[in-house]
Amino acid sequence: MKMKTPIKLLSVASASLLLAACGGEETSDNEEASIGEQLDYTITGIEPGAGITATTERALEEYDNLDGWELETSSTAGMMGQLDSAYGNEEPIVITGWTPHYKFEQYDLKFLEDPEGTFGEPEFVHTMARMGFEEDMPNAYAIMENFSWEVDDMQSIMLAAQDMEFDEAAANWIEENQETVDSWTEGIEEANGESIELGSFPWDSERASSAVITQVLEDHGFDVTVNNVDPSILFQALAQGEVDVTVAPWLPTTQGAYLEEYGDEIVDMGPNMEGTVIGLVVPEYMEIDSIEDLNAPE
Ligand code: PBE
Repeated sequence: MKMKTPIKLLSVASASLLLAACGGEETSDNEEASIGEQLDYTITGIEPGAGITATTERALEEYDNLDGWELETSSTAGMMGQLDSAYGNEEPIVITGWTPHYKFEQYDLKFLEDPEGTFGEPEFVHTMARMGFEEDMPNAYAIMENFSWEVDDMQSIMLAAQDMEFDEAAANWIEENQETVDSWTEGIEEANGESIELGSFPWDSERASSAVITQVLEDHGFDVTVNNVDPSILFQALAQGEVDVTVAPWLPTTQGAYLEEYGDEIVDMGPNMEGTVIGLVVPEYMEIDSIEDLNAPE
């Protein structure tokens, strides 16, 4: 993992001080380091296995102006740490970002326009099952088929989970939305402790959705095990029948490559939520609006 050192940040700061001191007011604007230079032509990313990582790699190829830029992967927590320190110092930073995520509540951020459309339109989150799950467990399948909610629901759990466990946040949400939840299980016979392997991702959005559907299934008599794995592993596990069902994949863009690869070996049950977004994200105080404003090295 390549970490930005404080030394580097210092040197950017002192370089611009120096420029300001030597250049005077008329020329200092022209001589100010470009966004690319200030960022060392680096986008701050998350886990290597995330769909947004692959999509950003594609953007690096598709945008001519990103020729010479690099995506620095680490972890979501690492990215959040770098965002927090850049933001605190009002320094530039470009992250791989998505919503729903609480970073948009914590900081004033914006998605950069994506004229090439690499990051796609707002997406859907899909429910998917292994082949044979419907035949083996028709009642569980029926509940999964009914499961459908809104971005705001997911977001409220993600926010609440900043101060409590996801299980507790999900339980509170269920209590407040009992009618919606009842409509998912209405008329479906209770189970007798049959086990379900639920596949999920290690991101808060999926911790939220998986916590909700786990409690709903368990309240209905099922015994649920959550498998938190990388997208590539989840699709493989679904195709091999090691995981029964998931409510995690973002489509058509974020996990689209996996659906293409495994589409014939899994059952796509369609969207359970609409309106997620991925892209390159910067603080509002940065004076750029588009991915095309990220300049290539000269
Ligand atoms: N995410 C959250 C994931 C999917 C859900 C956008 C970080 C990704 O694969 O990129």
